[in-house]
Amino acid sequence: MPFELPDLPYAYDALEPFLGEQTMRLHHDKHHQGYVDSLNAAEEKAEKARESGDFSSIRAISDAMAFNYSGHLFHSLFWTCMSPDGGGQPSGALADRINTDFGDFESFKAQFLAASNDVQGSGWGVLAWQPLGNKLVILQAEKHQNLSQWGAQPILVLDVWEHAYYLDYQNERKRFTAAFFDVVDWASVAGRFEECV
Ligand code: MN3
Repeated sequence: MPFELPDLPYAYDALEPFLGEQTMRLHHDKHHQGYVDSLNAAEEKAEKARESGDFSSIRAISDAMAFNYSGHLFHSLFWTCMSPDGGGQPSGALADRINTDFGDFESFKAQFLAASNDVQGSGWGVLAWQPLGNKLVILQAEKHQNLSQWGAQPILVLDVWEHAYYLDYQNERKRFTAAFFDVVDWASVAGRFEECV
C-alpha cells in the first residue's frame, strides 16, 4: 500500500490569522505531498533493488526513506497539533506530567520555544515521550530526522522550516513560534500522551 497524503482536519483558512490560506495550501498540497511522493518512490526503488539483487544505491535509498518518512510523519502530526479552537494550556494527566518533568507550563513553553527557535536551518521543535526514561522530553530535529531519539514518541511538533511561515512572518521565526501557542490543540496532544503512558 503506498503512503497517502491525509486531509487537513480543518479548512485551509481556518487558522488565520496565525497562518494564511496560501501558506497552508502550499505547505499541505505541495510540501507534504512531496514527502509522500518521494517516500513512495524510495520504497519502489528498494523493491526493485531486492528484485534485481543490485543494492549499489542502498545508502541513497535509506537516506530518502528516512528523510521522507520522517517528513510525512511529522507533517501528519503537525496538522493535528493545531486547531482554530486551540490555545490555552493542557489539563489532566498531560498537565501533571509537564509540571513533573519541566517544573511548570511556563518553563516547558520557554524551553520548547528556545529549542524551536534555535534549530539550525530547517527542522522541528518536538515534545516527545521517552519510554526508557518514562518521561517527556523536548527535542530539536534538524531537517526531519537528524538528532532524533530512537523510540521516542512525538506528541507535539512545530515545523520551523521557512516554508511553514515565510509568507506570514518572513524571517521572524520567533514571532511565528510564539503565536503557535495560540492554536495548539491540547486535547489532541493529551490524547496522544495518554496512549503512551
Ligand atoms: Mn513543513
